[in-house]
Amino acid sequence: MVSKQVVSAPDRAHLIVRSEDPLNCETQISALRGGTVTPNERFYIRSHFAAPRIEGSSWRLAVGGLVERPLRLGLEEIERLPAQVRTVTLECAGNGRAFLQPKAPGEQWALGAVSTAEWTGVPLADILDRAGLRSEARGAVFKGADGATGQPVGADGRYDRSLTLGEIMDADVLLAYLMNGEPLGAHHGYPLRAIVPGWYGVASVKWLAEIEVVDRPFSGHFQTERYVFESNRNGVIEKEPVRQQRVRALITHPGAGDEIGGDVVSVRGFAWSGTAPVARVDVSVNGGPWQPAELSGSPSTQCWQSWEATVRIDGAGSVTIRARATDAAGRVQPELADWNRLGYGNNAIQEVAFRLRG
Ligand SMILES: Nc1nc2c(c(=O)[nH]1)N[C@H]1C(S)=C(S)[C@@H](COP(=O)(O)O)O[C@H]1N2
Ligand SMILES: [Mo]
Repeated sequence: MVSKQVVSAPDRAHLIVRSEDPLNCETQISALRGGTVTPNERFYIRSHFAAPRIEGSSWRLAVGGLVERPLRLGLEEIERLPAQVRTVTLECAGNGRAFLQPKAPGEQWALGAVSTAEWTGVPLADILDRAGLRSEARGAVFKGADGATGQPVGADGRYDRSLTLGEIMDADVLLAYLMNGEPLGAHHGYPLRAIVPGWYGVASVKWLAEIEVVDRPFSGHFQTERYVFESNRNGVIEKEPVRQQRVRALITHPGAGDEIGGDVVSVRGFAWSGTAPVARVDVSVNGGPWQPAELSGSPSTQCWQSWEATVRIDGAGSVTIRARATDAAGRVQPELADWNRLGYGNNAIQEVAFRLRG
């Protein structure tokens, strides 16, 4: 049976809308509290174009280019293939951009452009096996159905992104049709999207229409003009593509401006890193020494882990707390943002101010 598009409408009471058309919203930090997985209606939304309306029954995924057997797969066919389920955290590369000084252009995301879901789908490797890669194959371009039609591949009016074959194998890319057990919502890529675990969300192409296997690097707009860390070294502009999520801890409790009674506070949140599992999270109160937090869940580069630190605070009044994650590769969050022209990858240590009633 073809899964019907359930329009589980974005729950605006728990989202902060950054733009209406296209709809871009981040999740309120308080709405991330609780379990690992974010409810679909509260999952952040980042779209460059209006969400296309797609009829699941007539939709087809085309797999072509440098393959032995070009494929056109319907949703039902894809749903019948052996499925895998993975809990994966998506984070927009622009998450935290609002805190950059000087300001960087683009959506002014605070810290809620990150969410986690349990995704069900077919490993991309299985689909590529069915199509059969030709010996010249080096990578694949993923083409979304959003944006203007009739434009050349890679133009700024289309959402096309590529990965090398090595990146596809290393990241274990999934082509997902269920999000937390429900068909993907209209804003999250119905009927099928790529999920590239550990990478910034940009790689996880929504509303997938076509996969083209190619023999050379792809230089589309969203590959080389956007989603690159641009730096100016002695007048020479260097561009480094955005790839894996940088190590980061997010404080979900207490919330900014909260009023809390007592002198023992449970500081909680999530931590993740796309390059190596999180090794530790430390918490500092009022600029004091770092104290270790306790991490839960299993180490992963695909999914965030929750952490908690119980801290004793002397005296009532305003309190600031900070949380800092370190991953198993020794990467640690910086004190100050690593500023870049387009405002990506700001994983600077977060600080939350709240009040203690004492
Ligand atoms: N087709 C298409 N895929 C896309 C995008 C888009 O605009 N069009 N945005 C990307 C970006 S930048 C992010 S962060 C994620 C966001 O996924 P979400 O809206 O489900 O949270 O989708 C990615 N996939
Ligand atoms: Mo993004």
